[in-house]
Amino acid sequence: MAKKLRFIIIGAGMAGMLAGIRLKERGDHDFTIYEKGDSVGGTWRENHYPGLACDTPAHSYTYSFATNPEWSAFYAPGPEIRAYFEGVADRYDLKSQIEFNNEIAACRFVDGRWRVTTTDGREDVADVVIAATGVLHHPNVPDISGLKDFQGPVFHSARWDHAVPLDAKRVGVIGNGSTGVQIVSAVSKVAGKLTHFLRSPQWIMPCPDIKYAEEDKTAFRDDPAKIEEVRNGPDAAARRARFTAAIIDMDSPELEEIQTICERNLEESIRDPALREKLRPDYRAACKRMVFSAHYYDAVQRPNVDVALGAIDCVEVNGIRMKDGSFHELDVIALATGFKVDQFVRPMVIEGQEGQSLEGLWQEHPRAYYAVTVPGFPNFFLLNGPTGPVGNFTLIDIAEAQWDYADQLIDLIRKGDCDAIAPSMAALEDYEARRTEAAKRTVFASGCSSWYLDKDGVPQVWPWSYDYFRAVMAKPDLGDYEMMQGQ
Ligand code: NA7
Repeated sequence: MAKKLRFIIIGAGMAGMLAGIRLKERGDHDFTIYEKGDSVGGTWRENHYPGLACDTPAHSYTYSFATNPEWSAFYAPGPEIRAYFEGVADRYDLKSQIEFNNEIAACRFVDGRWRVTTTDGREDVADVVIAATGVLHHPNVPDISGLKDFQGPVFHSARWDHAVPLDAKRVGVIGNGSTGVQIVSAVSKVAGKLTHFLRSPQWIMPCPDIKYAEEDKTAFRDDPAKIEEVRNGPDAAARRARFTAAIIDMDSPELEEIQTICERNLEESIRDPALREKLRPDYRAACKRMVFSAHYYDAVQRPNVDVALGAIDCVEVNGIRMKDGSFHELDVIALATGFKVDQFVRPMVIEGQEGQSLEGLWQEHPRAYYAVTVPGFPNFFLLNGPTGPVGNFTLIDIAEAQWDYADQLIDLIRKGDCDAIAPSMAALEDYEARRTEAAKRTVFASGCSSWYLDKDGVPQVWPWSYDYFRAVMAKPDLGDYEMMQGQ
């Protein structure tokens, strides 16, 4: 008879919800999802800035088992995605098993089970912990001198203050990753004056601005094969293969093609040669995470928009002073300055079977065997953990593949083959050695700064093809695992 296990899932974002749904489907009803926020949706709950959208096609950015013919556009707006996750949570009756506003402080593996403590001092116990804490959720507030003394409102993109009026105001947006580009595209339509502060320009990949009309939605509703075609049809597969080939080999013709498209977009979209040169990056396209936008180049050419390129010297009470001495008067500052990306489950305390801390193992940088499991931390599984595929793939597909992998390992415990399972340290080290070597050939290592790089400049990413990722996730190599009895 299968052993009944108790699970704790950390986080009710996309990946934590996935784990809960999959457990229910298997009849594993004994689980609790701990969520520090007051609702589901993770990043789509935390982010609600103007212009928020997902730059992965909407029909691909859904669970494989919960496709959605109702998307209003090829790239869905953020609020719609949040509503989608709310709807899925209701449909699968997940909320009754989510402890909202309940943050986990520590997980300790003691006597073969995970003892979990919440920040308000409550305790829980489980056989298995699924860490689905997301990647981009600790805002990076830059250490710019004088920022605290600015007399107007200042907020991070993930803490947008909708009470602050922007109409006719002088708004400064710092940062031009995907977030800054989306904010500028939207806020430039309402601000009196918008200044976009770029430390370094970004390549912009043009993309279609396709809205789905009622007849499109009806077609998707009537024929699910049409949804499948957007998700996995020949076009989607070819796009994924081209993109993979481009990012894993900086000398590939596929990367050259991306470079050409981005250069053409810049040449053809920006009329003023001086602005064009200001917006021309001096590194390769896709070196930083690719920014997709149908509107940014139009936005920066509006008469009320200025681009301030270069380093910021300081913030003064009424504006931003650049290192070149120029000064921009502002009423509001929005920080689209990204996230502390190396945190993952931290600052939670995670202690393994010998009482060792994950913090200690991650001193150099976060590591996990094939991004999912950690030596010395049995029955502990990461979804969207460190060194998984990044770039412009759909993280939902990635989490689903990782769940299927984790579930096969969990099944060994269910069946009584072992009580606890973790990869060997040798397996992690071998994986890391191979991964690091391959990562040096990726476009992310081709000479730019980005959140993909660790402090030594090595990309902390999956450096192989997407197909290889699927193949590895399809069947764990048990030779790399230590199976323990009677823990
Ligand atoms: P990103 O992609 O990390 O972008 C952060 C931006 O903020 C980037 O342009 C940085 O410039 C800029 N930045 C950071 N610190 C500073 C300071 N001190 N001064 C000026 N500019 C600064 O974050 P996003 O939120 O846009 O996107 C995160 C992910 O969310 C995205 O990749 C998607 O997966 C969704 P830099 O490029 O380093 O010169």
